[in-house]
Formats: sequence, C-alpha cells, structure tokens
Amino acid sequence: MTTEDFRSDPYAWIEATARQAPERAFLATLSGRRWSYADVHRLSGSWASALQRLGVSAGDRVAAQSDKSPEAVLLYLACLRMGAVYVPINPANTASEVSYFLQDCAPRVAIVRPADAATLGPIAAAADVSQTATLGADGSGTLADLANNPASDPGVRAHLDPGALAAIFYTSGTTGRAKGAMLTRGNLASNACALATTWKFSVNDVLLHALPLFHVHGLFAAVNTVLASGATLLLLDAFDASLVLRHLPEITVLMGVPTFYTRLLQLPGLDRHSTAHVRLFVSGSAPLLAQVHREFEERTGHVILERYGMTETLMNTSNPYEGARLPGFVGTPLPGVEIRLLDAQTGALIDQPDQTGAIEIRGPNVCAGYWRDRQKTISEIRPDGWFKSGDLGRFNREGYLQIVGRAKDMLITGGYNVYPKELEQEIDSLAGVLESAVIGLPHRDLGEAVTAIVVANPDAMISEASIIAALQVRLARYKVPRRVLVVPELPRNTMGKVQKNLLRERHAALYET
Ligand code: MCA
Ligand code: AMP
Repeated sequence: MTTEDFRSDPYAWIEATARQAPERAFLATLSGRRWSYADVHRLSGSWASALQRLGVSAGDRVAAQSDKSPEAVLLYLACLRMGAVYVPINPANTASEVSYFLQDCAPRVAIVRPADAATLGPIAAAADVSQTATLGADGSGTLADLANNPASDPGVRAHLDPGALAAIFYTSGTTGRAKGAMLTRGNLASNACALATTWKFSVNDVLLHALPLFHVHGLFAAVNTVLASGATLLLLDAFDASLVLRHLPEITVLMGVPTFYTRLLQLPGLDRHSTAHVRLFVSGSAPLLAQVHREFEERTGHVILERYGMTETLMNTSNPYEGARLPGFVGTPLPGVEIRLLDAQTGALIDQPDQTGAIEIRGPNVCAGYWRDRQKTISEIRPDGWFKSGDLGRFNREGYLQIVGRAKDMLITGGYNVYPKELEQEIDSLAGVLESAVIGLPHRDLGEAVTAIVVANPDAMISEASIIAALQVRLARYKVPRRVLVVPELPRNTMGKVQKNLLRERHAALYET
C-alpha cells in the first residue's frame, strides 16, 4: 500500500490497518460494543455482499435514512468498499423531503428505519426504487439479516478510479430545492489525508464522535480522518454536553459545531482538569464567536481550532495545529487546497490583505458537480476548477482567512444550514399568506434562530401557531421557524427587493430574553 493509495482510495485505509494491526479498536460505543479494524474489514465485506444481493453494483446509489449507530457507519464503509454511491438522508427529514431525494438520486436500494418502512416503502416504490431494506438504531433489520446470511461473500471489493463517485450529499440552495453534491473517492481520500497530517492524528488518537453521520462534518471530517490514521472512534448517539464532559478523560480529540462549545461552557465541571487528556478541540460548520473561543481558553487552557468547510468541498482551511489559532479566523488553506478572493462587483482578483471578496476554492477537495444538474454545475464551478463558495472573506496580513459574510441567502442554526428560499416557498403556499421573508436572528445556543416574517392576505386570519403547525409536517424540525411574526408589510428597496438587513436589525433582540 502506498501513500498514493491512501490519497485516492478511502477503503485502502481499512485494509492497511486490518493487516498491520488487526486488533486495534476502530469503534467503541458507550454500551460497551467494540469493533477492531479486522472486525470492520470483515463486516463491511458481508454488508457489501448484502447490498450486492439487493442488486447494487459499483456506481449505483444507496440512499439511507437511518439513526446514528455503528451499523450506519458500516453501511457507509460497505458502499466505499464495493464502489456504491452512498446517499445519507437526515432522519429528521419528512416523508415529502425523502420522496424528493429518492426521485432525484434514483437509488438501487433505499434503506429506512423499521418503523418508517410502512410509510416510506410506497414512497420508494413510487420513486421507482426497486428494493427497500431496513436498518434500526440497534443495528437490526433486513439489511443485517442479509449480511449475516452464511451465503455472504465477505471478499467483495471494487478498485475504482479516484474520480469515481463515493457519495451524494444533498445541500439546499438559494433556488429552494436541494441539490446533490457529487463527492468522489479522491475528494474523500485527499481531504482526510490533509486533515490527518494537519491535525497530527496518530494511531493513539481517540475521537469522541457526537455529530450526526449524515453531514460531511461528522462522516468525512471525523470518521474518515480517524480511518486514515488508524485511530479510534468513541461513538455517541447524539450530542449531550454532560455525557461528553464525562467521557473527555477517555479521548484525545473532539470535533463539534459551535453549539457544542457553548453548551459545554454552561457546565461548571468544564475546566483544566476535566479536559487534561484531550489534545485537540475542533470547531466548524458555523462561525465560532470570539467570546466563546476566549472563554473556552480561560476555563480549560485549550485553544479551540476553528476550520472552514462546505459540503461541496469538504474541508478548505484550518487554523494551525502549532502556531496561533486566531479567534474569528478560519486559518490558512489545507495542503493541496487553493483559495482566492474576487471582487464581488468587478470579479477582479484581490491580492491585498484586509480586502473583502467572494471566496473561491480549487483543489482535490472540490466535488465533481451537482447530481443531474449540469446547469448548476456550470454556474458554480468554473472550467478551470474554481468553485464559487457563496461566502465572503478577507485575508489578514499573515494569510489567515476570515469569513465576513455570505453572498448566498443562507442561515446556520446549530450547525445546520437553512436556505430561506426553501422555507419562503413553503410558507407562501399556505392559505392566507401573501408573502414571507425568512431570516436568521442571533440566538445564544444555536448561533442563529430561524425566524419567519409573514404578511397575511387582506381579510385572511393567520397565526404564528397555525403556520408553525403547517410547516412541521412538511419540513425537518430544525428548519421550522422558532418564531413567526405576522406583520402588515415587508420593507422593500426601490427595486422592490425585500430588505432583509432591515428586518434583521429590527428584530435583532427577539431571542434575547
Ligand atoms: C435540534 N433542533 C434544532 C436544531 N437541532 N433546531 C434548530 N436548529 C438546530 N440545529 C430542535 C430539535 O428538533 C428540538 O425540537 C429542539 O430543537 C431542541 O433540541 P435540543 O435537544 O436542544 O437540540 P439537540 O438535539 O441537542 O441538537 C442541537 C445540536 C444539533 C447538538 C447542536 O443540532 C447538532 O448535532 N448539530 C450539528 C449539525 C451538523 O453536524 N452540521 C454539520 C453540517 P423540539 O423541541 O420541537 O423537539 S456540514 C457543514 O456545515 C460544513 C460542511 C462544515 O464545515 O462542517
Ligand atoms: P454546508 O452547506 O452544510 O456545506 O455549509 C457550508 C457553509 O457553512 C459554508 O459555506 C460557510 O458559510 C459555513 N461555514 C462552515 N464552516 C464555517 C466556519 N468555521 N465559520 C463560518 N462559517 C462556516
């Protein structure tokens, strides 16, 4: 196995450790389950064989809406091993959202939770998905039954080009509908190697995993970096600040969204002693307030390392492992990644520090485009490979990037991205609604809280509660507005465009009490 294999074939990591240190722990749970690298190599083979018997071949999509569990990790690894394209779906997504994903990605098989099989089976069939299998939170279900069948062939393995697709991750967009970012085996492999090197991962590391598995943060930044370094995962079902605090003495690395750190700071037990065993705290997915950064250092002596990523590009920049980790900055480009800033008006290259421009990214981390959406691919990725991030940034004199805003209309709540357009379309379609504007307002716990400002049709009766109730059945919970304010009209500029800045200023203190 060469370094080149590691940068191009993500499954090669497991094979290497399973051969060199078969008994080393890959994954442990709080309930005492433990898998070595040899176990995961053997099991991923049986699971790949099960997928094959469901008709899956290399290049076929496998869509999965499952709870977080070791078996959900295994399913992903089985796909990597056999060259199937893994399409994870947030368990919070409603049936109508799942229906859209299935129609769009046209998977060979849909994996659903046993309790959802009755509802989602017909939805999958209507989307022409020929097979549905189940996977429960405890790892049981028809998929595990197939994998445990003695007829399983644990030797299944595809050796594919680094350009072959490994995963499709849906990310909503400014046009409303979610788009599938096509991530290749080379994207995954190169990015995990860059992170493992930059963050000095070793076989001695134990990463506490409290993130969801259906986003690139939890699956690729966390799981892949552990795999690429032969390290160990301690898998939690979900983030729970007290539980995380209790287990810090057993781990060396924590990766989280800023809300993790805000919540940990609320616990009196967070101090130098409880964090002494940890060598690295990483934050990303949303801006980490400089105040949280400083408070964390005062309490624990640890300087949180902030980095910047995107679904379409995986991780782009990082503060240094050794050297100054600056509050409010996301660091310098990772090895192999290029970042440039373009003047938002003229498109001219900005080559001076302290000037704000549109961030563009190029490198082996940039996705192959959007699934079955050539138009969007062409509009977001330039012919010479530069990806338009939609974020605005500036470099300081030391070459550290700071994200100063977004050109795209998007907000981030607890690390989850919400695109106002998607919600506004849903709200505007409700009876009695004339128009709406969705904004993010400052929220101590979630960073930003989804807030809808709604205008009723003349003579119509609408209320905050009725709008929230109607949205709850259509949208994943994290997208549903925390508050809906019914107002007589929306502020507009002379061009007729809704002035969201004014709305944000006007309601800035809504969540302060
Ligand atoms: C849960 N709720 C939320 C959110 N999470 N509402 C708004 N925003 C959220 N993020 C709802 C729940 O459904 C619940 O609703 C209520 O809020 C209270 O839930 P609570 O128990 O307090 O929340 P939680 O379950 O503890 O979740 C908070 C969390 C979680 C731990 C911060 O949201 C989380 O794990 N976020 C991580 C997201 C992530 O991995 N992002 C990475 C994206 P009700 O009361 O009605 O039941 S990848 C990315 O962005 C790029 C690539 C990158 O750079 O990483
Ligand atoms: P996603 O759509 O989930 O891929 O989220 C990507 C977006 O999250 C980026 O385009 C940024 O706007 C934002 N993001 C990720 N990491 C950071 C960070 N450290 N600071 C500020 N914004 C971030």
